[in-house]
Amino acid sequence: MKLSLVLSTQPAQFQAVAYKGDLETNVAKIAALGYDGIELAIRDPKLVDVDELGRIMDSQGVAMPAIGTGQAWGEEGLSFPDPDPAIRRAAIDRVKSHVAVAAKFDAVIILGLLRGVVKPGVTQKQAMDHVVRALRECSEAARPFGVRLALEPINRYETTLINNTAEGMALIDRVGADNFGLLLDTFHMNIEDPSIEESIALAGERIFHFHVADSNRWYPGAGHLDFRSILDALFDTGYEGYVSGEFMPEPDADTAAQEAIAFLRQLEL
Ligand code: LER
Ligand code: MN
Repeated sequence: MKLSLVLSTQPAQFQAVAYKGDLETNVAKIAALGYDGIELAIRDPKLVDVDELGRIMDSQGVAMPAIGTGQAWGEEGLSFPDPDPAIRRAAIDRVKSHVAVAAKFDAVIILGLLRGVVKPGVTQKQAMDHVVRALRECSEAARPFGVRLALEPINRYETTLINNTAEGMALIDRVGADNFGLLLDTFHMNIEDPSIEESIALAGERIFHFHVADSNRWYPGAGHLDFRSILDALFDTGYEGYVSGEFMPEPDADTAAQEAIAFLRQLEL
């Protein structure tokens, strides 16, 4: 099993990331713990020195399987279904600006909170139409570079659009792009999906990336999810990607990262 951990490159409001802050130190720390990859949350690729990033990752021998984009929503308010067309356009252009970085690292572009919420003045149907149009445009822009996009079903307390795997699969049908799939996150699935294992089987080869946190959003092993059964279901689909830890830095970031890898590695025995 290839394991990665979510790391933020810029200040983030989003709490469920184990490490924030100085990039080089944190990449070295995560690599030393035995992780194979580091998933970066990048608000704006313009603010990141991509060559330097490549040097840091290479020097530590870690891959970058996925790029998180949610900070563009959290800190700038960009989203696909915003009532303001200029904000919708900026959200699409921002995702497209991730394509070159994603291609360089062979990373999946994650569409989490950037897909937005239904705001006043927009109906649910209009919002979904905006989301579908945006996803088509972004998938088309990414395809020539061999880049894939993964939308993450997110629980109802964080968004009003696409909360569970079944809704994610219906969206995939509507968008109709082969490089558009899902990021499944055990924390969100535990809240929204009738069965985590059945959702994984339903999504099958459209699972482009996978987040793990336990039921309480602490590191796997700290709550009541059955990760042996969940990961068996995941690998039964033929999944070859990374299992990426995205959990609260509790009781502190170092302990959480250590406990997660110790727990997940012993499941392989
Ligand atoms: C991001 O991957 C995620 O899981 C969301 O809950 C962000 O708030
Ligand atoms: Mn997630």
